[in-house]
Amino acid sequence: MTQAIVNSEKIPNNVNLSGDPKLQRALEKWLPNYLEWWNEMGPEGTYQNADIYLRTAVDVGSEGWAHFDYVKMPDYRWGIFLEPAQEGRTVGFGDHANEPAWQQVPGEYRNMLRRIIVTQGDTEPASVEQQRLLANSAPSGYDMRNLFQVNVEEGRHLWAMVYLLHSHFGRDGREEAEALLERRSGNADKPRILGAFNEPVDNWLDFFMFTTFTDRDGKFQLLSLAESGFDPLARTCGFMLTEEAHHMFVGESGIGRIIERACELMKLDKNEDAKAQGGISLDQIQRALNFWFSVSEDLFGGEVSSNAANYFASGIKGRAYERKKYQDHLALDGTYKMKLVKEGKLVEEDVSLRNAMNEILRDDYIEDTERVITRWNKTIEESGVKYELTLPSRRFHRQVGAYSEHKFDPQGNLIDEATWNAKRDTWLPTRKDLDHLRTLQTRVTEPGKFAHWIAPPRVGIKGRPVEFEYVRL
Ligand code: BYC
Ligand code: FE
Ligand code: FE
Repeated sequence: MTQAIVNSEKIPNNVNLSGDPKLQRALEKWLPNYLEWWNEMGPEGTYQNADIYLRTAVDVGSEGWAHFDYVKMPDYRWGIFLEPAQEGRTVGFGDHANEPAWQQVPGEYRNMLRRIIVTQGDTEPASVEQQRLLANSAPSGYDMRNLFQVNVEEGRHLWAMVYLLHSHFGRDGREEAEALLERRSGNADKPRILGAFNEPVDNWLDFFMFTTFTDRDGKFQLLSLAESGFDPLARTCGFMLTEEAHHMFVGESGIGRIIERACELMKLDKNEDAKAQGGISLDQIQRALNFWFSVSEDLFGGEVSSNAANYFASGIKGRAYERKKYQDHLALDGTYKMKLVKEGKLVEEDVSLRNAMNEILRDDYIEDTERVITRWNKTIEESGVKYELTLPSRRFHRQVGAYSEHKFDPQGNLIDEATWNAKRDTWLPTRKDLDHLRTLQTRVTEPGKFAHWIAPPRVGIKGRPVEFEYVRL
């Protein structure tokens, strides 16, 4: 096996890589396997040789991290960054609240922590795998560049978790780091760990929905891990959050532009049919939204979860904005009201707070998501079209947790199997929807040109014009 050279020149970092020969050795072994994985599972096609106008993190400082230039993706400098240490930081919640934050892994929580880091790490390469064919149908060079930006940053997020495994988990950490390169999204024999990361993302409507809804799960999981009493994890996730904002921008603005075009096309058509005019209809957008919102909600785990209670009790995983938002960091008293199915009926139950941590995080996620829907609806309203997108109930179409054993309509009402079967195709993407998307997926690369079904963005990247050559093929 070839050995890579790993140094601070190649791997920008603020973790003193040059002064840490153990970490260097572990990364030197891992890097060739990572690049092999990237070549096999990263963007498919000739894109690896193309110059892409990308942002590279070269430092955590405000100047260093937003460095833009043309790079070939395999030469992207995958860096390792932690937010700056906070003097005297303490564990912020749970049974160890106010004790000094851990710089090393506490022995009794080793397995739990490793599991969380591996689960987080697994999602990052999974998303790259899911998106690997998309460049071939990019609606513009601008969009293709955004896809690649997301891809390299998800690659870097994998590095972030591998750094933690290598630095803090010894031999089994190194084994887990290898295994992160071996599982494959959607592969029946060696699938990725969480459900949504095995779903195909092979058209741009799904890509923009994924970056709106699934990357947003990333935001909230990272927010809760950024509160962790294990300081290196908290600081790593803190920095990852700065990149996540761009991924969600790509999704929200992408769907916003599809909506904008759909409304324009509706007004051109005598039946207000955007599809007939070569666009994507608002009800197809609603079905895709229903799908990606519900599979992304599953990523928060069960409504009632002893795992989540243990994570909280041990100080490993807090609530989003734990320090800022809450006064009581013990969460030993008090209950959380949730609706659960008992004897064929939805009834309200009190669940102890710690056992409801997954649901509390899901609440924050849903609130954030509602704001996105409001902005999309504003675009529709401004165009003069009468239509409203809605977020389905949290109970709709769930595969994980208390609601997964029953069927619910988008309003959250318990329904029977027959009603579900009769309505399924009005609520979730259909074969016809996918067929239509397939007819739209032709690549557009000429600078400043955009596929017919999507409006151009208002502004380009980093002050560059929209017609800038973001990708040099
Ligand atoms: N699919 O107690 P429960 C991102 C399992 S996204 C399949 O309800 P728990 C990104 C669970 O493992 C952020 N299995 O939930 C976005 C458990 O198994 P065991 C990713 C699932 O344990 C876009 C059982 O069901 N980060 O960064 O609290 C692009 C009962 O579990 C699923 C994290 O997830 C599922 N959806 O798990 C790129 C943070 N959900 O114990 C990147 C780390 C649950 O019965 N993960 N199960 O064998 C965690 O904190 C938690 O493990 C979970 C919830 C949030 C996943
Ligand atoms: Fe990520
Ligand atoms: Fe992301």
